[in-house]
Amino acid sequence: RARALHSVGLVGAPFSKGQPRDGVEKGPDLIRGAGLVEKLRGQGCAVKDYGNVDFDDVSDDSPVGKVRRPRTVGLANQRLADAVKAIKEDGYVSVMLGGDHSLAIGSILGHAASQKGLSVVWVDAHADINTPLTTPTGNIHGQPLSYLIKELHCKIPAVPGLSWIKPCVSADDIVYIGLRDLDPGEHYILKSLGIKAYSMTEVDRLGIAKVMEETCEHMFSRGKKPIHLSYDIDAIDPTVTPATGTPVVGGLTYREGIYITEVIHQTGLLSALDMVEVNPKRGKTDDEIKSTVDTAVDVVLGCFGRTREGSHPPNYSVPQPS
Ligand code: Z70
Ligand code: MN
Ligand code: MN
Ligand code: MN
Repeated sequence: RARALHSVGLVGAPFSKGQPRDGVEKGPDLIRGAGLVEKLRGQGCAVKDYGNVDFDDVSDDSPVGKVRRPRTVGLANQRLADAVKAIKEDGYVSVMLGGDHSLAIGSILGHAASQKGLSVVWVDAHADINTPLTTPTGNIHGQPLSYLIKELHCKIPAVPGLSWIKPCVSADDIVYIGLRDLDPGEHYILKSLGIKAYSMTEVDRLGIAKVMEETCEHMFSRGKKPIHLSYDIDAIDPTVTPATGTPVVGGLTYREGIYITEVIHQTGLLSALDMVEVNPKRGKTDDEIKSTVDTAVDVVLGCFGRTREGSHPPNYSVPQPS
């Protein structure tokens, strides 16, 4: 091929301290091991693998209020933000393989540092918008968006390790898809800020095609901004992707999950992707792990032009018998 269809800059973030369960740090190498880079190249992408981010442990990181490991998570996200910013400055679409969803802090900050403004599409069973004061668990993977939204900044107390975070997105620039497990504070925040959200109820009512049509309409209504797609594998139903920290019944089908990526690809605006919360230690069998990892790979491939109808090179011709 003369010219790559997409330039993908891959970065692994083997980090689990935004939540209590071991294993999610194995996500990046597992997803690579399932052939992600080769498959992306096979569909015409130029791929540069930036390797895994090195995360330092913070020795004394006691909880601050309810928030667990704020200094460790804060430092990890500073590192990740630098890595994603560098990938964007090199001209690639950034693909961050997690790791837990607290990593969206660094990924979105690094992405935002290279753009004038972003739209964020958050595909997840959870809203991940608890503040340090609404969180029922203290786990930062349930909080990343609260630190990033301008309209919530006045509700965020100073937490050691996290106070460097400057909010970079407006409530209007976010669309949720797949929600089905929200805490009361999160539900209140969504309603009071008027954040566009397609819970599984809306997916059932409208169908995924209409949900994606409206998602694009909402995003494009104030100009076409680069898209940050933050994809938590637990958005998809646990019958398909069981190897994740907090599976929730009643999720997206495989087909709905992939359809989202096809529409995002077609916008031509995808600028950064997170693929997070794949945790092999939460799979009960090798098949459960494989199904989860393979689905994560397919989500990424769908974002970069894989079509289920099939495809052929532009110069293809059917061989003639001689
Ligand atoms: C809960 C909390 C969450 C993912 C669980 C759960 C958040 N709302 N996010 N699993 N991926 O702890 O704040
Ligand atoms: Mn999440
Ligand atoms: Mn989730
Ligand atoms: Mn394309």
